[in-house]
Amino acid sequence: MKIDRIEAIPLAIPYRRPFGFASGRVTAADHVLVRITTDDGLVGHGEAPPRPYTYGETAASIIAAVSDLFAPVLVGADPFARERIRADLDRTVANNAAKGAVDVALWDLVGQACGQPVHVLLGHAADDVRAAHMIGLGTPKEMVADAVEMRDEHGVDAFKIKVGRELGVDMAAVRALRAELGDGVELYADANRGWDADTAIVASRRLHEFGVSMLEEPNPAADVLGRRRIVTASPIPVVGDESTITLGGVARSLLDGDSEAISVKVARTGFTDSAKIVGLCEGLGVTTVVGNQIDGMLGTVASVALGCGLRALARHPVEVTNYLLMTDDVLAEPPVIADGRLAARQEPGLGVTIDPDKLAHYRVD
Ligand code: MUC
Ligand code: MG
Repeated sequence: MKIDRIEAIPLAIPYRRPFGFASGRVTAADHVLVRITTDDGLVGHGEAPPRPYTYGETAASIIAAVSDLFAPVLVGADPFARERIRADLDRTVANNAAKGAVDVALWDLVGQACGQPVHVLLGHAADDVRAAHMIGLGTPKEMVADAVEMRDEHGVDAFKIKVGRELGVDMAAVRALRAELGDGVELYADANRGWDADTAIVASRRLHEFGVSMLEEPNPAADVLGRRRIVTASPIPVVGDESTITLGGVARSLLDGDSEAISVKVARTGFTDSAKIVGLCEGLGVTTVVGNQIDGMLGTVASVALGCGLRALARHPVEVTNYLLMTDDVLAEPPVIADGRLAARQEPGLGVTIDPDKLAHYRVD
């Protein structure tokens, strides 16, 4: 089996409402659908969400990387040879989401060729995962309403609260969420580098009092000594996300004492490097959680496959709800979150079908 063709298709799908966080704001899904076709007619898919505030990538840069830099090394390659392909792709630095989408599409092809779903190929730790919902920035009232909708409509009982603003505003939101949701739900927080070290240390203590279990990216990790002071002073673990976007980056962050747990995202490390990161962390006794790159439906299906594939990830809630922000998407069958859980697809590969009418409607090339 050889790769015949690789396409990078820009999409534009409106949101029901904007999603805000300390480092940026998303108002529409301008994702890039990566489609790889083989000489025997299999078609694999991956989704690259452009996140300039995190990786410096835009839809245009992702399309250029896939079409101009990656396609020449991919065409003619065997999709099973993911390590060789990755070595070729890594001659280009960065472009994390573009590389992640290519890797996901390759695993989709491999799964289809083997007649096995991706989560089974990864290790089949579970058939479904608990869902976590990411609550975007807003007034305390808006944030509570968002959480209540997720709890009441989908049974979700784990929430990542976006913080990183003025402390009083953030703590009012956390207090309101805990009061409304009760002690039984899991709350953790993500500041997306919005605080300085002193603020983050105060915040970590107050978050702990509200029973918040983890604090993601409290400040810029490049403020090295400030980050170390936070890790030392915080009563709750500091999670690396945008400061830990590669296997080597995770190793460096853990060894330097910048992070104590790691958010793993299929959108940036695909399945291949995500599994390597999880293995590294497992060996070190470091918790890993599946994060969300504000993914669409395809990225969500991939995140669930990763979470169900590896036991270290299956233990924790997986961030899967962001696709619900979108008014629509190009998958023929949307994911379904029921009783707070999301199941892995049982069909070979990712088990997704692209709806041709929706694709024609939402593609903007
Ligand atoms: C998250 O976990 O930080 C927001 C920015 C980004 O890169 O990912 C999202 C969610
Ligand atoms: Mg984060």
